[in-house]
Amino acid sequence: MKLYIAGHQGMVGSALVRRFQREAGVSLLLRPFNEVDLTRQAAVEALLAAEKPDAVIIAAARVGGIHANSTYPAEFLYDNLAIAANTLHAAYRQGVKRVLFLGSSCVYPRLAPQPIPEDCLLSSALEPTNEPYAIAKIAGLKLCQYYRRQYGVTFHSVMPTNLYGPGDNYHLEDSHVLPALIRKFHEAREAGRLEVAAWGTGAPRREFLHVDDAADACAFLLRLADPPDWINIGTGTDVTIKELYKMVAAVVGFQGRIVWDASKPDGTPRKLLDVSKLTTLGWKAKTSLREGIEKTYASYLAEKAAGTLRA
Ligand code: GFB
Repeated sequence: MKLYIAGHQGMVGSALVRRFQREAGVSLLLRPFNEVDLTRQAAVEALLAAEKPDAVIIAAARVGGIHANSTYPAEFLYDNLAIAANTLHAAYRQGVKRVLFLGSSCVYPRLAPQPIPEDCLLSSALEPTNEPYAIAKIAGLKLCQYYRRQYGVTFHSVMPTNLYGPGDNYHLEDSHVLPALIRKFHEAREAGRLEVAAWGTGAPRREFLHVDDAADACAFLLRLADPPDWINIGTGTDVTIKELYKMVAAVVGFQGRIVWDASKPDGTPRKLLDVSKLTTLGWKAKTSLREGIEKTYASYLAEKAAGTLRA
């Protein structure tokens, strides 16, 4: 199977490369962003016409944490819409029979029942702090569903919970919470600072899945003959942001004080995914949060030493 991994240099994309490199009978088609800009429709069509992959995983996206989403709403909506529309339509036009689209748990309503089942999509208002990304990801999920219904192609989606791991973005403002904490605590400990500023109240709850587990779940679902149109991927457990701060501080070895800045947004109070559908299909996450944080801190130090840290 010739598999095109769109976005192979990102955190999810690189985890997919690591996962499929191990898979017999799979040859990988990879194109860096500076060679094929997926927001340019002609570039995507030219690539798929030339290479004619058997399957595509769309892991390319403009991503970022709560601050980035509210700072760059136009790019978050436009770039992610363009990537989804261009890649899905070009895949259909070139006869690709299988596409797996990476969505996000933020597609679900702000006050969805917890844990969140797949069928509560579009049942009430979205979380304002990540609405741009959510709308683009809902559009991609729906494009897959409708191309499958109308043209009979197996285009399907996954909705992963908050992901973390090697190759994450460590930008202090635009990153997600877990990599931000690794960097903040590491730099504070190195500089001998006794305080670290924390955003919000620490009360929100978040579920975290290591990106290698997410890639393994994608490989599992890509093998199913008749996969669900969209399915949640997560661990089924969550922690408060306060508990996360404590866990990361312990792993990094920061012993100072955490000062909460309630002027920063908390975002959605909780977004724990109902993963019973995926469990029933036979897949479960393997990496515990504590073990995942330890592995990610080690990769942070290695990326820092190699000068490949994304920040
Ligand atoms: O990871 P995060 O930025 O995004 O924030 P979401 C999670 C929680 O951590 C929020 C708090 O309540 C933040 O206020 N937080 C505390 C921090 N300290 C920090 C910090 O230093 N940095 C960051 N970033 N947060 C994301 C969406 O929502 O979920 C993405 O923005 C994507 O688009 C992702 O959908 C899955 O979890 O709130």
